[in-house]
Amino acid sequence: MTVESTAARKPRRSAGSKTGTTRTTAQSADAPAADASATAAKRTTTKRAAAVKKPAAKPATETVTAGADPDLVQLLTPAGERVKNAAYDPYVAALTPEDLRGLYRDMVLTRRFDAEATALQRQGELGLWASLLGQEAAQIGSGRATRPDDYVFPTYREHGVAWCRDVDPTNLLGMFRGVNNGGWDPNSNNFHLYTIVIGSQTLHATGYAMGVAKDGADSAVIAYFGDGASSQGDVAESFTFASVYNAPVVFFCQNNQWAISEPTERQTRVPLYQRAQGYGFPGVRVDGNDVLAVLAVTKWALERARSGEGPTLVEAFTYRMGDHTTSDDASRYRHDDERVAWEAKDPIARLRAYLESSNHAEEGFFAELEAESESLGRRVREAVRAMPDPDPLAMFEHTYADGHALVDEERAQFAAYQASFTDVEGA
Ligand SMILES: Cc1ncc(C[n+]2csc(CCOP(=O)(O)OP(=O)(O)O)c2C)c(N)n1
Ligand SMILES: [Mg+2]
Repeated sequence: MTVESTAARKPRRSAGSKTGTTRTTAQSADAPAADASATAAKRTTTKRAAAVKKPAAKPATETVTAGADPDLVQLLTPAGERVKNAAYDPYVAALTPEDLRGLYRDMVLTRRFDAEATALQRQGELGLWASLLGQEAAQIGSGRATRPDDYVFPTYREHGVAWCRDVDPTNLLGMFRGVNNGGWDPNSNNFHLYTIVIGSQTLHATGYAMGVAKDGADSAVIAYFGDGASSQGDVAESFTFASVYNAPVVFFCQNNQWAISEPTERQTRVPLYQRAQGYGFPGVRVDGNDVLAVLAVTKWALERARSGEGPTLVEAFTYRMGDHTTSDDASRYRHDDERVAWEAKDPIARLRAYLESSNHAEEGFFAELEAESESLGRRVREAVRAMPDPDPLAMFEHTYADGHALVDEERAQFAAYQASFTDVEGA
């Protein structure tokens, strides 16, 4: 496990640094004729921020709100009001109240699982945990848009997508406890193992999608990555290949606005979804805290892929409410007021407000869900504590398919070292 914290040694923004791009460029012309209208691209000039001793008073995240941002696809406002969108409404039109409660349940249980895992790390039961706090809608909306025959390539934080793919949540914890190298069979759920090498899974996804196309299958592939990953060469290369081979892949970027301590303004001078244009495929920015909008946009993008129209970049605009991982301390480089502002856009509270105002859920539903959360938490705790320690020599397995002389030598050395310990039990 190599997700290491590089918590900022010093804050790097001045109070005068930009708070985001002023951007009015429309979504790609290939996107559904959304309520987003085409206007000229414009962005404020950014002055390189001089290093300062303390963090800026102003939040550094891009200010993106529906209305202010015509390109942001949103179906539910932060207050939980349903807003119409002619282009994307059809993709959620068939949802029943039960479906809506299902999305809510998915998000609540995912958050509960995530909180439990964070607590388990604090209790020493896990070596590390990468929390998804705040990204539940981005993950559940997109995960529920996939079909069982689609193939998903996650990064290391897609616990909500794993949930939608029916990967048992306890299986996600083995690697973070250090007892296995993955924890589930990727082919059982078409959900690849977590990938720690930032951005590399976009290449795997693109290659896989090219294979799907060659097979003549009508399934699609979706690759998850972060705003920071968008700076990796692997991501640029996969965009090129996907585009020129018209691969049936959806690039799903969760822009949570931070790559550990680096804000998005250090990754890009244009909104990320606009990168797609340069590669020749559509890019769409969706409110990543709005589960309905994410579901609709991802369904649209997956259908494009399935029907031979090629790749799409979906930028789910969201926020990482917690630390990067349990090894990180975001307060070293990030202002509290930023998080507080995003708490007001909480994806779960937003859907709850809608369920209540539309009379789609009664009090009993929420109470039952609370009880279900408790029992999920208990199940996760018990499962983690019961995980057997691996044989220390197992770390030499799976390096080479047919073995290797050097690995054999190292294994023998390590075995001898292990054997040199005296059993002091009862001494
Ligand atoms: C190739 C590579 N470089 C650096 C790292 C160290 N690293 C781990 S997570 C991370 C930040 C990733 O940020 P982002 O892509 O925005 O994803 P997020 O964690 O915010 O979801 C970095 C640099 C890595 N794992 N792999
Ligand atoms: Mg990020």
